[in-house]
Amino acid sequence: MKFIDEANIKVTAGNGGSGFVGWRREKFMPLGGPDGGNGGNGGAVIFVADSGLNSLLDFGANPLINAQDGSAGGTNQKSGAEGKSIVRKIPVGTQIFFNNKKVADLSVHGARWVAARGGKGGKGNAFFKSSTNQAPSYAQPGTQGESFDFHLVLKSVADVGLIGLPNVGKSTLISRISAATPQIADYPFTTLQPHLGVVSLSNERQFVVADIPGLIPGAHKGKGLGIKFLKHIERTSILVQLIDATIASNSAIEQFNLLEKELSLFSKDLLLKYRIIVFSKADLKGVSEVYNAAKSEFEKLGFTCFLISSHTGDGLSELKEFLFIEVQKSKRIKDEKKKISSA
Ligand SMILES: Nc1nc2c(ncn2[C@@H]2O[C@H](COP(=O)(O)OP(=O)(O)OP(=O)(O)O)[C@@H](O)[C@H]2O)c(=O)[nH]1
Ligand SMILES: [Mg+2]
Repeated sequence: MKFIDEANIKVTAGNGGSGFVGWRREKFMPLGGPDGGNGGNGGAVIFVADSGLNSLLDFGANPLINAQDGSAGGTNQKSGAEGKSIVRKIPVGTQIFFNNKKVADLSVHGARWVAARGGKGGKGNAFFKSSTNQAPSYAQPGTQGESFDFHLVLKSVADVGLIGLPNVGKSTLISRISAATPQIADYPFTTLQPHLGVVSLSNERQFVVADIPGLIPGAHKGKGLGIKFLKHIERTSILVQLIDATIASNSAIEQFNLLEKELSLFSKDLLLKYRIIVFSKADLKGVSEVYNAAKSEFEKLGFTCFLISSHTGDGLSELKEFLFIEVQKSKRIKDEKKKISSA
């Protein structure tokens, strides 16, 4: 399926139906009292975040979303029918912008947001009858439903982001530790779109990992697949920098520096994230030697290091346990911060 993470849409709620001007007709009473009913309310446009969706493709292809108008009132004080609301599923992680201002962030499965409210139905003339006005001959029109042009941006909601040069084994890793099935191949830019995978440990302990397309020097200038996919790791609490010691053209520290540079050119905030260094392909010749030599360098810089092989499975359970504990820690810190700011 094609992956789309931005879309422009127009949502329009239904107008309220107009109130009706009508008169009761009864035997022997040529002019009965007013009996015009009220118009029905217009339908609303409502979004519900759904973790089963992971692309805005549908919104890009069908950008106009209209709810139904309410019907006009009728005789005999009959109210018009309410317009049907439209309830649309939207991927978890979608942010909604109006005039460049963020107006909603649907980051939790099941979150509901009313994107446009329906117009109110107008009152019929029966409503206006009073002791001083027995025969009102007017009714209200319905009010207009709200209508907005929104810009949607999907930012995946994952706990851990995998980054690295092309071909270092990011997709192989996510496919080994979760049920995600990205394409894997021995050539650069195999991954063309982000993939999310849920990593399950024992006792239902889980976290979500995002695999994004590989980065190369100049990615911030649009080289390779560019850095546009970095927005999918903006919300993670941990970044795993995957380093492939078998890449001849870039040493481990060069790969690290290059990734740091591309991250910082996308957003300085990414450099404030907790990052760890993971050497991949431990089963290949010479990798563990390079790891042992480079480890202390990275540790001096304050980074925790791991050595793994997605092929043999070496180091994977230690890495998963470590990531789970760090994700929990950072969730606790976030919760504490929320409590403090709302106190
Ligand atoms: N020997 C060995 N090969 C591996 C290991 N992990 C990945 N590979 C191989 O490395 C190649 C690239 O793997 P991918 O997982 O597609 O790499 P990627 O980082 O996702 O690449 P892009 O999507 O292009 O950025 C494939 O041929 C994998 O089989 C490993 O642990 N050991
Ligand atoms: Mg890949």
